[in-house]
Amino acid sequence: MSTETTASAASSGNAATDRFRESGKTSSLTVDVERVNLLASKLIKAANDIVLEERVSYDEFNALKAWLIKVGADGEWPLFLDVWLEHSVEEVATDHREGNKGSIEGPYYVPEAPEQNSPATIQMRDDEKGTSLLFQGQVRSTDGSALPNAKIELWHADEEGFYSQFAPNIPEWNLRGTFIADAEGNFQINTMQPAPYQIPTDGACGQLIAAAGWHAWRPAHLHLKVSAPGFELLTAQLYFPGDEHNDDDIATAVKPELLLDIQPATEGTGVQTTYDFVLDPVAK
Ligand code: MBD
Ligand code: FE
Repeated sequence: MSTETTASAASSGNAATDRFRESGKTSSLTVDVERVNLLASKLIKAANDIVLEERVSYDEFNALKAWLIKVGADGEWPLFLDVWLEHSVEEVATDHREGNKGSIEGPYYVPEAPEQNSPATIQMRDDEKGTSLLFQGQVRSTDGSALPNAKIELWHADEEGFYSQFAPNIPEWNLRGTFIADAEGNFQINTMQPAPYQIPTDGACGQLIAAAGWHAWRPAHLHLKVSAPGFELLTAQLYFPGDEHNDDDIATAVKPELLLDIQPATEGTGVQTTYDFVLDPVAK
């Protein structure tokens, strides 16, 4: 059986739901009663306004109820929220930054991927398909100084658009790694160019996309977390010029500053790209 025939929305959705539960993101959760009151009231009012303005019918109300139940059954709440809401949360969280633009984390990050010093090759299968990509650059502070031994976490889909740990039959840490830059903040990572990614079409999110006449595509992207002690963690995605979905990403997560400059490899086959990251110091 190929990966393609066994991957399903419910298995990747439930894996993403489990991952979120294990992430620690909810362990110290306390939202003030005033904020819950404000935000929940606004959300409920916005939904009621839509019903009244658009004269929503009982059939439409029941379709919504059935669909919301299916989102949970398919484990697709992380997917739904990361695709259609996280980009605004990311915008609010990072709008004070002077350094690098970031982007959403998405549902498929796994912490503590195997660590290697740069230069390094990410874990991949012996017969990993696709185009080799040499990804290199430097990590600096907003004041221009290099950040020695900065940490770069990289994860991305394979040539078929599948992520390890969220699709079946892929080695655990395939195309995932943690890389330590050199004393001048320089890094060199050998990986493969990822394919455009289609969010699962056979689950609740796919059902919504089909019912609304939308498309399910994200442009090809690299996911990154770049960090150094004393600096704000940068969560970002980088994109490939010419991808037809750079202008209509279903997750609204493309920014012009995040487009790579892809060149033919100067050694060996494939392509290479240089991208420098600029981190903001943590405010004192
Ligand atoms: C992805 O690979 C992704 O990056 C996002 C944001 C949503 C779904 C799948
Ligand atoms: Fe992704």
